[in-house]
Amino acid sequence: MSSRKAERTLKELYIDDPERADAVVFGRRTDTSRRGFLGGAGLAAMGAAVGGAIPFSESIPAGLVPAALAQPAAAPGGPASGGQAPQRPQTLNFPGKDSGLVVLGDRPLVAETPEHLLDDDTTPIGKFYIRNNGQIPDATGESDKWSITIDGEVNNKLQFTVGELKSRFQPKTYRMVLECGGNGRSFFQPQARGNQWTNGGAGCAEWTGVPLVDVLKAAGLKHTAKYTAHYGADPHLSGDPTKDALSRGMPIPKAMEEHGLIVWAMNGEPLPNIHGGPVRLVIPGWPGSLSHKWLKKITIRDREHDGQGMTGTSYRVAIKPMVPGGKADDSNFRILESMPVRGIITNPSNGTKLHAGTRMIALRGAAWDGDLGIARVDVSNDFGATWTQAKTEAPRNRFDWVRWAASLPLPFDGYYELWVRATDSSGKMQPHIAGSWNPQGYGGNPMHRIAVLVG
Ligand SMILES: Nc1nc2c(c(=O)[nH]1)N[C@H]1C(S)=C(S)[C@@H](COP(=O)(O)O)O[C@H]1N2
Ligand SMILES: [Mo]
Repeated sequence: MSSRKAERTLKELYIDDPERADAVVFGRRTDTSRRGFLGGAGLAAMGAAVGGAIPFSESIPAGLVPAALAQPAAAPGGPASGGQAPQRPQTLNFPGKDSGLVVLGDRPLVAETPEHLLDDDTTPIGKFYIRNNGQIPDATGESDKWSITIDGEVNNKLQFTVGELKSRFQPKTYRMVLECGGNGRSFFQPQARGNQWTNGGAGCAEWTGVPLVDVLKAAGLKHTAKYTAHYGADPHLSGDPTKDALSRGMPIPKAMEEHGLIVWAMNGEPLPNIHGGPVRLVIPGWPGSLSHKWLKKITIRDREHDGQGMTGTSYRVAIKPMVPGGKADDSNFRILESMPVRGIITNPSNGTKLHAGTRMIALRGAAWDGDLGIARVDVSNDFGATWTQAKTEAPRNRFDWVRWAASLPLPFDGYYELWVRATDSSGKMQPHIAGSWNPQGYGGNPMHRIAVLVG
């Protein structure tokens, strides 16, 4: 069997039947005593598949799907491009947007940013991911005349235009991560329901607006105020005017944090229509679905919200671990709140080829989490046998991401995987796999790995 044939075959097998591919590389499933040792035929097949010798093969954990085979290569000509990927990523064609964004759905429009396009300290608008649940309203041209209502459990119901919002309150600008609650969903096995995000349902932009807390104080919360409910101008996909495309909410303490903003500018420019302009919420650290676009109304409730996206398994995770793929028991679910810790390598991109003899590699990336903050970021060139702490930049403000950099040796020519593992301030690290399976795949934050071929 030629190596090219082996490459395609094993790669196809990893995509079509990962268990079987795993068995080919790591030994037969039935032979449990020997399973987990990579060697002999397995190592040869894997070497052929990834396109080189594997310097740290003795450290490869049992059952690892090589990064070169697990993900589509971002860079053309990389080690993963030799085989035939059955699903070619569909690139985005949208005014003002980078064509490197990957379309995950077109009705509604959803597109993610591959990790290597998140290499800017501040994510440019052109590279910022897009997530819609309904139709995209055309709200261009309304700008300062757009009106917003605050009602429900408040002493003074407020109705103001964006123009009034800008003049009545003190604006703030913070650089903050916005991240889809389903980011990392594609890492779950068996496949979870919803858009198959890798790590690219996130971006970090400078948001300018008025703190929501200031507006809520102006409205005066009644003692019965418990929860918010957010409403926007985007029609439901079906066009049914009695249905909301999305309507989520949060407990009052989260709504009263100083970083939650009613935003009209992104990276110093008027908030683009696709990102919710003229105005949206940005509620950092919690699922992006709270950051309501085309914001029309916030109703303060005396109980948890029950709008579109608040019930069933939407934005909910299992309390006690459930059987992956199993039936959901309603009483075992809680609302997804703070997002888990995540680190990504933004440079180089997965599938990079380096000249023979290259002996060092410089890595760059980002790390963020929900409410806790990043304690450290570590990288590995040997499948996690040893780790090197990356240099991190101080975040500009709370909820900003941490940019990091590190250099690692590449002692020989061959196939490497470079791994990143971020740790939050409670000591929690990214795991090896997306663990806590839930029907809609929230909380998947395994370490990010890229494949690099030297020589
Ligand atoms: N009105 C409205 N707001 C919305 C959504 C939506 O479908 N409609 N999607 C939410 C979700 S799920 C996410 S992840 C973010 C995405 O924001 P972006 O498209 O600006 O990246 O917007 C949130 N706000
Ligand atoms: Mo989302």
